[in-house]
Amino acid sequence: MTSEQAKSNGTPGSSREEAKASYLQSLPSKNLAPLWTVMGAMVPPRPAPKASVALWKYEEEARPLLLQAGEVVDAHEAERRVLMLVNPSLRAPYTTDTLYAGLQLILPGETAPAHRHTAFALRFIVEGERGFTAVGGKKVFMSRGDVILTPSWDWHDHGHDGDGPMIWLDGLDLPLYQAFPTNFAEMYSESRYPSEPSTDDAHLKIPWSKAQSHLDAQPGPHAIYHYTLPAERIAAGAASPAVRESCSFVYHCFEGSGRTRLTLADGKTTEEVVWKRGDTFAVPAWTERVHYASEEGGEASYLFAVNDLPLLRNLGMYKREGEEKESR
Ligand code: GTQ
Repeated sequence: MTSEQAKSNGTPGSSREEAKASYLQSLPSKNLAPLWTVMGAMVPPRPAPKASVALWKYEEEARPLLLQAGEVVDAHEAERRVLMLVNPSLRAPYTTDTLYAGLQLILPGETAPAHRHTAFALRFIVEGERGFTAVGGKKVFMSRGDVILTPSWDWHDHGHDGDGPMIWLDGLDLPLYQAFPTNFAEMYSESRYPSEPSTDDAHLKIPWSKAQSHLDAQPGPHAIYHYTLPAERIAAGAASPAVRESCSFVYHCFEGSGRTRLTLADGKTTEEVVWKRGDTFAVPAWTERVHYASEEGGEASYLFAVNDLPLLRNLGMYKREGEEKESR
């Protein structure tokens, strides 16, 4: 090849290549960078979550470690005695790319002191009775399977008037606040914000009985109840339809057992998580999921889920595989 040919077709060493290289070198010191070398990463061909599939076993691991935390730190000292569910591909507070979840323990007679924060919180009660969250002056008692909401900037403290450990799954939108720097909290001057036991707490508490009656009233082997948060029922031995969507999920098994087959966003790699009562697992965005309920005992399995679907929908960012545009 003559040097003339090399110049015109841009092989390395040609003057065009040299000009390109020296041009690129001139950019960083001006805080500029070319889009064209990283186009695929900046605007990827499909949703590309950074989170991995992850499973936290309750009985075998998370529960004993949480009870140990009860021996080494008290609720007041900790402010919140929580083991964060940290996605193995990310760091705290990421359970998925957009959701945070943690397991919180409170022991009889303890108080987790009153504070308020911009982040939204919800709790799904895993174990225990007569624990409570006081939200904005209303004392809301918690039983297994209840969902308790703590709206942004409402004062809240947690306590426990019963016996035995009280454990729940916290879901907060903390990862989003890493992007929007409006994440902050305030401590109340006293340990407890003044509260009264509440009779009209329907806007703060969704009892499990309500979710289950909606699920069981639907025909067929698989049912979903959207609280505004979803819960799912899968009949013994049955499977849910395969779905891939742009929201991510933290699933918690309330009752039953089974497995979930996950096909990652690349469309090729498959993983499986095997779950039973108390276990929690993370499903990254754009990961196809099929839940299979075990046949054992002949009873249906129930999964509670936290997801960011309402947020994505409100921002016009929600996508489900196979749908051109969402019909609303
Ligand atoms: O109970 O207020 O898991 O503020 C993380 C931050 C729980 C809470 C968490 C919190 C709380």
